[in-house]
Amino acid sequence: MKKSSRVILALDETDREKALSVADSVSGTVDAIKINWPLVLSAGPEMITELSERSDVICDFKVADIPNTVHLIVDLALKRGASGVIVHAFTGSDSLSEAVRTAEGRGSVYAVTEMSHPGGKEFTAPVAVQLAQMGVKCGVKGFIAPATRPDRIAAIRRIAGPGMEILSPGVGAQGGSAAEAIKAGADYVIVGRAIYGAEDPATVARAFAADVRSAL
Ligand code: OMP
Repeated sequence: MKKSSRVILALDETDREKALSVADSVSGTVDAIKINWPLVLSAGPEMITELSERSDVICDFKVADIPNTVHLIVDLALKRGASGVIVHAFTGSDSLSEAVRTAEGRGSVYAVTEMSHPGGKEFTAPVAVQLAQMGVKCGVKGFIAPATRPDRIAAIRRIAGPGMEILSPGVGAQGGSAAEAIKAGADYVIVGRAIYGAEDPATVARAFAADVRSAL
């Protein structure tokens, strides 16, 4: 994945044509497009391949399963053209290692340590540092850490060191700031509704890119 604007579009738009039009309008600005269940369930998994013709695609399937099922999901996502897959870390080292093994030489695995919404503080935040330590041992490419709590990005960065990537959702609609997330140690910010829900997604995407630049 290129590291230019450091903005990743979370394309949770469920109308296929609108999703493709947003993807086209921001593809020159964003470094990758993240696709999640809403768009896959509304427009089909072919969207992974279609979007991958425009940009790097990260499949945010938040995979949380036994190793065999993790293997099947990661393998199929990569075969469809994804260059990265997001998995939950809490399932444990065997599932996480299986995701990494499956993606080896083909794509990147990003592990969620704690989620950006308020409920993310209830169970996963208290063990997020341990989950990140396990992720390092399992060889993930990077972590998903919340822009809504920049101090938590900094905590995960201390575990990840300078070599791993941190992708940070929660910017815009959830209240997080792109500049603050980058300052706290994120490599990329993930932005959904604030971009795809805007009247002019390209202009808004460029504004987020400018906010990121101001923090570098
Ligand atoms: P917006 O809130 O619309 O910007 O979208 C955020 C995107 O990031 C959605 O696709 C979420 O599913 C995703 N996300 C979070 O919001 N919080 C997390 O902790 C993790 C993710 C993710 O893994 O991408």
